[in-house]
Amino acid sequence: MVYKKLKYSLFLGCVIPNRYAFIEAATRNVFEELGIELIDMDGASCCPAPGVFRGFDIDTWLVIGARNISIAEENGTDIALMCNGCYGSLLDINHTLKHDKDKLKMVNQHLAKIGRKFQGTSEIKHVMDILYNDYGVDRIKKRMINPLNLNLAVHYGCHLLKPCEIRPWDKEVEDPHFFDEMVETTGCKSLNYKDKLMCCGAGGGVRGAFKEVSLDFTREKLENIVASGADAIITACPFCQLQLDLGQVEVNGIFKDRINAPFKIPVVYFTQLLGLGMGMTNDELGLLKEHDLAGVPPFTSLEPFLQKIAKKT
Ligand code: 9S8
Ligand code: 9S8
Ligand code: COM
Repeated sequence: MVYKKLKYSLFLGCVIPNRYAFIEAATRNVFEELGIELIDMDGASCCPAPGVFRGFDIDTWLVIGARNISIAEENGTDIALMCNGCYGSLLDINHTLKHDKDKLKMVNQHLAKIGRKFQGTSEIKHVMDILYNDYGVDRIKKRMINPLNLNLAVHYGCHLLKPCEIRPWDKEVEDPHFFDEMVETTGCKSLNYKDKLMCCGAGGGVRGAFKEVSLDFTREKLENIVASGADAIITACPFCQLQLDLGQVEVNGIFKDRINAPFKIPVVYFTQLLGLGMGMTNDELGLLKEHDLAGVPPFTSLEPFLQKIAKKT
């Protein structure tokens, strides 16, 4: 069978370049290994974040997002992105502007001032959608050469799933399987745990505005995950990654009297896991060992995870 060569413009967002550069490295290396081309989006800005900008001013949110989308339109490709929040914003903005003529007119009046135009020629895709649907989860399975055999807790994150009408897995929204299937291509088991679809606590501006409330969600989520016996948490969103990784350290501090024991469960982005299954090295996937740099991720040590995968290979 001859497959079409896949090519996308890669949208980075803010959290990955600032905090989790290894998510970009792992994704780029896995895509290259699979023969999927990623091109840069020169001049791209914040998406802007759905839980923050949309909450304050919808027109500003639409204009900034449309400017970003117009860069991919210029590249002549669809957009690939690695963050659920960026997915939430750009997917919704693209959909709105393709269906609401008044908003489209307003947006293009603003963009004209900087010589840009929203045309509606690009689609917005999470890398999960690209790997699952465009490349194909069965084809991914065939690329696996290093079975891992771990017990994993996937965290979908809210914006990956909802609103469901404009997402490719609409019928699965209350009981999704695609993320579980994706991690199971590596030979691992994706566990069921209590309130699996619950928010990590960070989104919707809650981490920024009410840190302790957001961490109380995280505490509950972590308790449910630990109870399931997972070896690691697998994410599809850098903001969830931040909340579940740095958030563990924070929960261990502010809720130390309410938790049984300090949390220390490794958090891994799903393309890092896929790369391991494909036989790529820890370095290629940004799976960093213990390091002495304060304030640099991973905040929760990956050591137990790295030891388990070392035993398997
Ligand atoms: S960009 Fe700025 S803040 Fe963020 S990472 Fe994702 S959501 Fe979009
Ligand atoms: S951060 Fe990412 S997607 Fe979200 S809103 Fe709820 S969960 Fe975590
Ligand atoms: C969550 C993004 S991934 S936001 O906080 O809802 O904007």
